Amino acid sequence: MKALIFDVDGTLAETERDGHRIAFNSAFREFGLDWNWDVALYGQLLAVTGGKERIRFFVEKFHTGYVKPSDFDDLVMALHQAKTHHYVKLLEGGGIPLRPGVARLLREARQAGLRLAVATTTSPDNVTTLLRHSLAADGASWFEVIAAGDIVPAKKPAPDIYLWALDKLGLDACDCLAFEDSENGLKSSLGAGLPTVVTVSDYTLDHDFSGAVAVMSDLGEPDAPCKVLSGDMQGAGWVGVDVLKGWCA
Ligand code: XBP
Ligand code: MG
Repeated sequence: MKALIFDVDGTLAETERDGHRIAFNSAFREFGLDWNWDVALYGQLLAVTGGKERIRFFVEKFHTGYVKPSDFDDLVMALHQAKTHHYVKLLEGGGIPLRPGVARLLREARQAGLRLAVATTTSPDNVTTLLRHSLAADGASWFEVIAAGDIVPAKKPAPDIYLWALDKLGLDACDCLAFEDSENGLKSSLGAGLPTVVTVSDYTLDHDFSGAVAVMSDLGEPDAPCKVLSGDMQGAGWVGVDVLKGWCA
């Protein structure tokens, strides 16, 4: 095992319900649109990854009465830019903590000489701001590769973003372990041939995680063990480097 590759939204932090969703709604208000994505609707919209893609999905499937202006493509770009601005402001206020066990495992992995990477659908600014404000001032530099956003045209569940990260790392999939929280994410990482650990998140409790190495409530902490939903934690109550090595042996 040489590297760990992490999804961001739902995996490093619970960013969707109280982060991205709020930022989308702020952008809609800013543009004078009466669209409001409530918690339940947002759960349905998460079927499509990528913010710009999600706005289009909403208009096509949930807001069919809306008459698109001739410059709709520009509107989507502008809305998404505004959304990213609102989301980054939210992160800068320290609004979204990392999930249990994430900072601990990242520190342990660094000490053990493992290389770290990110493979996410979200925009690059969102990743670096989260790492800076919720992990450490130099948190972004802990990751050798940050594969994010539109760097590949086909977003998750396509495997492209993970394949891009593997290419930049110069490693084979069998030398790495991926961390995901959603069915689309797992399809993407498995599609790239990566053994994958899943920590379920707010919106993904009922997803199909067939093919994952293990599925847990979270990565766990020594004083707050995680719940194991499938897989063998080798008797440990939290995920550390030794548990990961056991999975990769
Ligand atoms: C994350 C996403 C993203 C974010 C929004 O999926 O679906 O679309 O919700 O990000 P995953 P942007 O965790 O599977 O990568 O608005 O920056 O696109
Ligand atoms: Mg995710």
